[in-house]
Amino acid sequence: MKRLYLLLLLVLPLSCHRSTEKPFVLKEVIEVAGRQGVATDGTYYYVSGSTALYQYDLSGRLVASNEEPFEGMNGPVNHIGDIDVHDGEIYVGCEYFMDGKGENIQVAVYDAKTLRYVRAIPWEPASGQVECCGLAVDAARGHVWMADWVDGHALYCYDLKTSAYLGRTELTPVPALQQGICVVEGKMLISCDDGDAEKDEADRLYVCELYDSAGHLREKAETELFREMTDFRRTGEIEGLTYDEDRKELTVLSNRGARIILGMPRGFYEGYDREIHELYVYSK
Ligand SMILES: [Ca+2]
Ligand SMILES: [Ca+2]
Repeated sequence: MKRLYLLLLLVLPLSCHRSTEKPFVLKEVIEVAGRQGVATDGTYYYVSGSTALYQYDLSGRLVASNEEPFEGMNGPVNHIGDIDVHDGEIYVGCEYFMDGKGENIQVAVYDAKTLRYVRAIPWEPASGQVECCGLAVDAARGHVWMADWVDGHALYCYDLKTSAYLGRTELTPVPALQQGICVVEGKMLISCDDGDAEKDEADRLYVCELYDSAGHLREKAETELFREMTDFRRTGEIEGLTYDEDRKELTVLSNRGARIILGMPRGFYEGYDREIHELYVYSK
């Protein structure tokens, strides 16, 4: 009896520790057409490809698509990253990506019903941001944040109403190869393609607090590991993510099957003849 008690004492703290290590439990996986980003308004998923927008119902049925999303936009644009949705509009991180950096970076805003371009929040080049891999709307604070894949040392904040550039928050340590950001219960989650699929390493999510207790933007925010994505079907390329506050569901887009070395496609892994894009839906 004493031995059993001792054994329980040893095992219980370990199992508790394990459950706190993996916030969110995988609920379902939905294949989609886009390889970049995801957002949800609780009724639909909006998915971005590098040059397309898609709308799916929550069961994964394609409802609408826009494969000419740059129509009517100011200046040249050739790349879409991670996206968000707020108040009937899709917020899309766009840029003209060439020679390892972004130009004409902007938050392009689309009508969530028609997937048509409406307006844009232009980037402030003096901010130091050189690429836009994704963005997140913080509806509670009236802000939209942009992230940078090339130089991820800061996140960049804009006012949702006035489009004014409000400032940036430095990240320490700097999460490498950022792909998407989203607000989860007031904190910012950052998805990073920092696991090498060649070595079967899982990609990761990090978390940070961008505001101080008075609600002001922090100059510096500490980043912490939030989750290792060891439950993806194969290691690959993590992309954007989104959080549904009502359903307490976190959804992460990931690509698998294609061999991508230093950003360049190099064929496929064994058993694959195409790249598969999937939404991993996690509940709390
Ligand atoms: Ca991306
Ligand atoms: Ca990876």
